[in-house]
Amino acid sequence: MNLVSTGYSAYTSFASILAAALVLTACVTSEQNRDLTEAGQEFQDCPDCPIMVVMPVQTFRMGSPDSEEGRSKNEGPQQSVTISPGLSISKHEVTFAQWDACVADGGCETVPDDNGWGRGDRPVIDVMWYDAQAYAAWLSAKTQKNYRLLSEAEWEFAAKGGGDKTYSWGAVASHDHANYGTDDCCGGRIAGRDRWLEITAPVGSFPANQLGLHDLSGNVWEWVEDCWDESHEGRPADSAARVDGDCNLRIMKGGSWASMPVRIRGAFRDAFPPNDHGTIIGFRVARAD
Ligand SMILES: [Ca+2]
Ligand SMILES: [Ca+2]
Repeated sequence: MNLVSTGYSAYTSFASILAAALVLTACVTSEQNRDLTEAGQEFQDCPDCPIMVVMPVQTFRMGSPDSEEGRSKNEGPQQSVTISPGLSISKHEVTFAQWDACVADGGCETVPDDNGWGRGDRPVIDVMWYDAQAYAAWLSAKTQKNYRLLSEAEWEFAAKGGGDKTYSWGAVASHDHANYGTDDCCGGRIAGRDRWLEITAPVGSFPANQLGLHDLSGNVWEWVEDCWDESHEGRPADSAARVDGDCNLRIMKGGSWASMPVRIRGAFRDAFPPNDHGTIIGFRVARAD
């Protein structure tokens, strides 16, 4: 009787463990699915991988209105763009620690100089557009997920926090929200929460925007996928990268620690040859599903 009882009890234990394992598997699967569908959800595909934030499927106005202070003609005409489902964007600019993990793993060849500012959680600098591509390719191979650079549309959506203001936080540049430079020309500046003079800030030193993302405006310029074009004329309504322009130049967004306010606006556009690099240039990544 005892034996039977013990046997039964052992069986139940095994069954419970099996059931628990199945529930656990279901939970993990459901967690992964939620990562892909719930806006604002954060996840990380590996310990060295960037933290990613799931974006909402939402329509926004790309470019700037004629009335926006400091706007260039190439920021118009404004276009309605809808973000594709399944998009996640890295919470921060890619850091030196993340970059160095790619180098150590053989996925990235360039070992960028940190300009004496330190590595770790400072944004990687001195990387070419080609380097950024190599990093995304390494992440994709490592995680078996589709990592890539952001499109200009996705970047601008992220920088505006999904809204239609000049900066995610409002209409006026603020050193409480970004590491950038002086009002009229060149070089860095310290003011408010911005304690970094002519140097990058560790990523995430400023508050997250409405989408849970940090440092789109300022700190380092961010390479995006798109080729340069002179305006938003003819831009499709989806958020894919536009590569029908001049691909000898790739677009960079967001300005840097040295930029004047006009350049850290969400709509501001600049472009450089893809082999350009320097202390003001970094990037972040997207994951598409
Ligand atoms: Ca600063
Ligand atoms: Ca930035």
